[in-house]
This record gives sequence, C-alpha cells and structure tokens, in this order.
Amino acid sequence: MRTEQPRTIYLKDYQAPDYLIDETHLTFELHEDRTLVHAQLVMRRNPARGSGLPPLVLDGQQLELLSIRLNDRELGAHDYLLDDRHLTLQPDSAEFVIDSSVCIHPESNTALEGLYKSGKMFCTQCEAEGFRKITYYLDRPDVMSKFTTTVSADRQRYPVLLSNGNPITSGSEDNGRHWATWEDPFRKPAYLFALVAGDLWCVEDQFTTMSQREVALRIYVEPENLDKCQHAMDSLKRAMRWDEEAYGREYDLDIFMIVAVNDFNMGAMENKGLNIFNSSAVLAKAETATDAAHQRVEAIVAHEYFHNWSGNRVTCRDWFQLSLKEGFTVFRDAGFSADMNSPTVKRIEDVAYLRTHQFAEDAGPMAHSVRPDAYMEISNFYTLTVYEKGAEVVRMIQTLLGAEGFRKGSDLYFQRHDGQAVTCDDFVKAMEDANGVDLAQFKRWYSQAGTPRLEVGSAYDAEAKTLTLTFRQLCPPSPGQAHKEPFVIPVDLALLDGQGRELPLRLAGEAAASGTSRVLAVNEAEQSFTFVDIPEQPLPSLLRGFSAPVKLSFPYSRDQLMFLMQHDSDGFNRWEAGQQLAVQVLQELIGQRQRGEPMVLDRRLVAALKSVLENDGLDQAMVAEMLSLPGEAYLIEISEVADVDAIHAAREFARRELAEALFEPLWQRYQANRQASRQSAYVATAEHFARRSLQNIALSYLMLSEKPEVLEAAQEQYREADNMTERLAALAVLVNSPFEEAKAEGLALFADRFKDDPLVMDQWFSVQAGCPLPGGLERVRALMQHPAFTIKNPNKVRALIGAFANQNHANFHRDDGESYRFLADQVIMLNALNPQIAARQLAPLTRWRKYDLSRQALMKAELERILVSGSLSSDVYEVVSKSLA
Ligand code: B3K
Ligand code: ZN
Repeated sequence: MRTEQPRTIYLKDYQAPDYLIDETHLTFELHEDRTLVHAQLVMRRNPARGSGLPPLVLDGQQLELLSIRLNDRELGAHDYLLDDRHLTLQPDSAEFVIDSSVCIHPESNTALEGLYKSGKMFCTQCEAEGFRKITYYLDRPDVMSKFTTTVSADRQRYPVLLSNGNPITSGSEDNGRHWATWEDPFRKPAYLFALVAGDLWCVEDQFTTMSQREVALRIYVEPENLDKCQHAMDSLKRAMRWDEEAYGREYDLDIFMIVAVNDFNMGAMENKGLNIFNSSAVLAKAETATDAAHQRVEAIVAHEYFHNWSGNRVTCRDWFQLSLKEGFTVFRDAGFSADMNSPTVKRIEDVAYLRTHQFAEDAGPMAHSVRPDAYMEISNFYTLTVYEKGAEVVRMIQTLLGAEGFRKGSDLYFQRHDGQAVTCDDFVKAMEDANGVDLAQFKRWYSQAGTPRLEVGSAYDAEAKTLTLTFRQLCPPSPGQAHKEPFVIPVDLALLDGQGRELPLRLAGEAAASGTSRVLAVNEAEQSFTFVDIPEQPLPSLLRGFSAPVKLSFPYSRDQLMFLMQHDSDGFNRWEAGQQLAVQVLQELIGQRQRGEPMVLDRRLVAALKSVLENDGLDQAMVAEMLSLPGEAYLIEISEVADVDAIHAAREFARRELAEALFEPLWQRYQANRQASRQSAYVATAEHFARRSLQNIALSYLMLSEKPEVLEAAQEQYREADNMTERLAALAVLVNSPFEEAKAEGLALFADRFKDDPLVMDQWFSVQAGCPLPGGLERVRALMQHPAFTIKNPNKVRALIGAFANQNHANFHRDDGESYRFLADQVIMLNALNPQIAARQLAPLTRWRKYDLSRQALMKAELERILVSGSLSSDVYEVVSKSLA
C-alpha cells in the first residue's frame, strides 16, 4: 500500500539489466509465525551494458533484511541504501556473490502474491512481480538464472516439500523438521519460481514423450479431492501429445507437477515443472463440476502446459511483451480445445466472449494495445486485450500465412529463441523470415488499441457480371491514441448464389478462378475488390470464422440473414447470421419498449429457430448455440447509450414469445435428451456436452411457460441427475422462476448436500447472484453472511460479487445506485486485503460512459468515493484514476 501516486513505467524506457544472475541458491525455513529466506546470488556485470560498475539495485518489498554479504564480507547499514522497494549497493568487481537473509510473513499475506498460505499449505505466486516479496532480487523477466531451492519445514504439518525442476536430496532433522532440495536445470526468470509445502496427496501417472523419455506426472491435492483429478490428468496427457503433434514441442524435465490450491488470484500459473492451480481449474468430476467446468479444466491444464514452450523456454523480455506468451498460448489452447471438441462451437464461444467483454474493454477507459506502451501496475494488464485479442492477432497471422507457413514460423521462433527473453517483434520476425513476407503494417495490431469497424458495401453489375465489394475501415480513438493508421484485416469470404452454392472466385486481373472461398487482406482505409464472371447477384458470406476482431457491418436484410442461417457452408457464419437476425429483432423490441409501444416480435425469428430445432442433422451443440439469444452484456456493448431496463425487458419478452411458439419442438428435444441422460452414465465428451447443453437451454425456455409439467420435469432433473450439469441447470431455472416453494426447497437441498465442497458452493452463490428477479442486491448482501462465504477467498468474491456486478444487469444497474455503492464498498474493503482482486472487481464501474446521465453520475460518484477512501494500492489507483480521467 502506498500513499504517493504510483509511477508510470514506459516501454520506450526499456534498458537491458546492468547485472546478470547466473545462479540462484535459495533456502526457505518455513515456520508458523515467520519464514526465513536465505538467497545466494552468483552475479556478474552484463557484458552488453559496458564495463563500468554502476550501483546494483535489487528489488525487494515487505522484506525484513536480517543480513547481507558481498563476496563473504558482511555489509553494515552504511554499505547499502534501503527503501521500501529497493536495496542498492556498490559491487567492486565484475563478478561477485551476494548472500542475503530476510524474514517474511506468508501467514499474514492476504494479497496472495509472493509466498503465502492457502489454508494449511504454503504456496507461491510470483508472476509478474511477486518474487520481490520473497527475497532481494533482479525481479524482471530478462534476468534468467539457474535455481537450486531447499525447503525446510515441520515434517508432520508439511510432509510434502516441492519446488521447480528435479528433486535432488532430502533429509530429516532431530527437531521434527525435514528438508528437500530441488534443482531446476533450465535458466528461468524469477516469475517462474514456485514453492509448495503441505499435507498433500497425489495422483500419479506417466507420459512417454516423442523421443521415448518417461515423464512422471503428479497432481497434488488435499486428500478429500483425490477423486477429482482424473479429468485434469487425462487432459494433461492429451495436451502433451497434442503439442508434440501440432507444434513439435516435447516436454523437457523428468517430472511435471500440478498443485491445486483454494486461494488463488487467477486460474493457474505455469511455474517451471510445478504448475500451481486454482482448485477450480483442476478439480472436476461429474457429481460436482459442470460440463463447462470440465472444459475449462481441460483448457487451463493445456494452457499452462503449453507455456512450457511459449513462455518458459522462450520468455518475455519485459512485461510490455506479455502477449508474446499469453496471446500465443491462448491461441494454442484454443487450437487444442477445438481439436478435442467441436471446432465450430469452440470458435462461437470464443467470439461471443471476445465481442462481449474484450470489445467493451477496448472501448473503455482502460483500453490499451495488445502490447501496451505504459502501465502503473502490471497486474492490471493481464487483460482480455492481452490474452484474447492477443490470440486473435496470432490467429490472423495464421490466416494470412496458412497453416503450413504458420508452423514454419513457429518452428523458427522456438528454435531461434530457445532460452531467451524476447519481444513481440521477435515473434513476428520469425513468422516473416520463415515465410519471406513483410508484416510491418500488420504489426499495428500490436501497437494500436481499439476495435476497428469494417463497413462493407456491394455493387453488382448485371451486364458486366461483376461484383464489387467496398471495404471501409475506421477505428475510434482510444486513450492516448487519437488517430489510427489502417490495419491489415484478413477477410475470409465466399459468394453464395440463389441456391446457397458457393461461386468460383476470380478477381479482376486474375487469369482464372481459384477456389470458392478466399482471404482478402484489406489494408487501406477504403478499398475495393472486383470479382468477375459472377452470373447472378450473389450474397456474400463475410469474415468467415470471424477471421478478424472487427465490428463488421453489411446491410443484410432479415430474409438474407435467414438464408445464410440455412445455407452458409461456414458453420460459424450460420450461427453469426442467426445472431445478427436476433440483434435486429431485439433492437426493434428495445425501440418499441422505449417509445412505450406494445412490443411485437418479428415472427421470422420464430420461424428461423423453429427450423433449427427441427433440423435433426445439425450438431446438437450448434442447435443450442443458435437457440441462445445474444446476451444482455453484448446488447449493452453494441448500444450507443445502453438502456439496461429496455434491453432486459425486450430480451425477456422475446424469450417468452419463443418459448410459447416453440413449446412443442422444445419439449420434444428436452424429453429425448433427458431420457438419454437418464439412460447413460455421465461422460465428459463433446457429444454428451452437446446433448446436455441443448437439453438445458430447452428447459430454460420451457420453464418460462410456467406449466406444471415443466416444473415437475425441472424438479425431476434436479433430484435425479447424476451430474452437476443437469443439477445446476435445473436449480438455475427454479431460482429464476416464480415458484417460490420449489426454489427455496432446491436451494436448501443443494446447500445441505454440498456445504463441505467450496467449489460447488461457489456455483450455488453464482446462480443466486445472477438471478434477475427484483431484490438482487438484498439477496447478495444476505448471502455474504452465509457461513460458506468469505471475502478473503477470490473464488467466493468472483462467485458472488463478481457474478452479481457482471451478469445481473437488471439489479446491478438499479436506478437508485445502491448496487454501485455496494460494489464500491467491497472494492474499498478488498483494496486493503487483496489489491489485484479489488482492481478486477472494479471493471463494471469503469464502463460508466455507456449508461444514461443519471447512472453515469451515480457510478462516477462511487469511483470518486473510492479515490478518496484512503491509502489506495497502485492496482486500484490506476483503474480508478484512468476511469475518471
Ligand atoms: N501467467 C499466469 C498469469 C499470472 C497473472 C499474475 N497477476 C497465468 C496464465 O496466463 O497462464
Ligand atoms: Zn497464460
């Protein structure tokens, strides 16, 4: 916590380190009331920085310095400078050894950064700048060192002692303590350091790599969770195989460990050889975790594993390059999940998420480019832009180069930079060099923030038989970036004839037609492409697979959208046509509502969804996706000024109308799928995910009819389901229904059954936090008093406070501003406990410019109240001050 204003750090000020650390030898003495850390750093002057000997400035925060030696000479207080962030001393030779001892207090570390306690175990989180809370160090990713770590602790309380790399030696002491030494043969930056000590049990397996090396795989958990590790273990083995096949990447140590901890600020962390996971990202079994949770576990296990190459073997030079590892690794995990499940469904989910949340971030006060130019607190830049838009940027490179060219580029990147700390430019350069292309203009995606709009027009010349497509791109200003230069936008497209067949494509000037779909690289502010030999006026299918993260507009009529829904051979664009149709219809309803007119649903939407429901040939997951109307958050994002009440009312009205008109086909689908669920045990496969997702969305529509047979079906599903996917969906429809008795009974039964499983209780909190019925704030306040809730656990904060503020728009935006006040109170409280979580919970308030003037004033007032609430962390200060700027 600080009182002065945090400093802004700029990319343009980057300088290589003055000193390097060749070896790092750490010893931890863990005790209940303190931990002693001894660090021996074998250092030398960085030859790349010249020959003089500038002062050595080590990072260190919240450390109590006990002693420090330079080359075995004990230093006195006059030999160094100490402030609350640094220890500065003067080396007297180009090569030297520093020995320091510090005392730290993991037992009272509520920020969950550095070394801390989660329940009874010790664990660490060092990325980005947590290592400086463990010992004095050059805590920056371009300082890479070989680590040896010895951990000593009470043997009974902490029988398992882990760190990075391979176990070397261990032993016991007479006083009930024991110790273990680990050695990591790979040089790494301090942010990849990890330590775990606890009473942990493990599930063990093995993997044979492509060059026939045996790797021991271990997942460490508390004993009650041993039965929830199989899915993560299977996912890990699939990910290891996939990375060999898709990228030629083999694992490099003899052991790979995952540890599940309950108190964790994000999903998981890729520490070398010792991944530490939020238990929500590793534990999954049918009875306690939904299909979505199973898929999340699979994706995060793979993501962290993939970091071993994209992040650890090749790491970031500085934190401005974060997307180098995160964008690329998200792209890699998306490829894995697509291959393990349904590629089209995975793409739909990713795009819906990006458009709802990243586009909102890109239009808000914290907007930044994929490679930011400046930050106050790096923890605030683990964003949707760095991760998800960063992945889109890598995906566009692949779209432009083709799969083979991209693989050549990634091979060159890994080979050229193995063992180095590099930049986004280095990544792009490898892609360029491997393919002999120039991506200079493309790189604007890394430096320019904001979501470009892409307006497309078409003109058909019946006589000349040509079709001209005109593209205009325009990117609105972002904070600090008033003007944007044109991007390179890959537009994957096809032209459909009246029967929905793809026409052969030949651009004017080309000798012959080639193929029926292609990627146009749009790279000017305004640009036209003319296709020749087009026999009839075609309908374009544009931006297939969402080939670029832009806001596309083309003047499709509703009938044309219905046509694309039926005929487009690109599965993503079939879904997209349905979404655009629904957006048009919902926006019409919103207008009617705002004008006080009766709402009338365009029956074409009913007809379109009816034919989807009746199409037995469609993948059931696709049917479920197509039945899902655009969410309220997305409708807010695409509004000029978001009228939350009208959006909620219009969407609910449309859902009710659809439920009534489509009751029969929904009921049939529901019953068939529920019957199938009853007849087979739970399996976590794409086919079964698909069946349950359609079953559950059908149930949520059917419940709107308030018919007794549907209530009975929901209760039957709730009681009899053998898995959390069906049980939770049934509970959610009860909670959102007017059946007070059934709802109360369902909630009580659930809490009673799962009271000892914190991850399941998170779901119980979330279902209630998201309920749009009036009284949401009061329900959330009451739930904060529930014995299973604690504000100290990030998962609980996200499940209750986060779900309320981000998903329950009707209640969060109540017009008296009471929910804004509530959120600000929580942020103020969290600021003192856990700044990273506090800053994240703030996000909904930062979007104040989206709402009407009265709500704007209320939201701003709360931001101002936070600003003057006392000593703010740099995390919260940066978000609040930028939001008010
Ligand atoms: N690299 C970590 C994120 C660390 C966040 C630190 N505030 C998880 C991941 O992206 O894999
Ligand atoms: Zn990552």
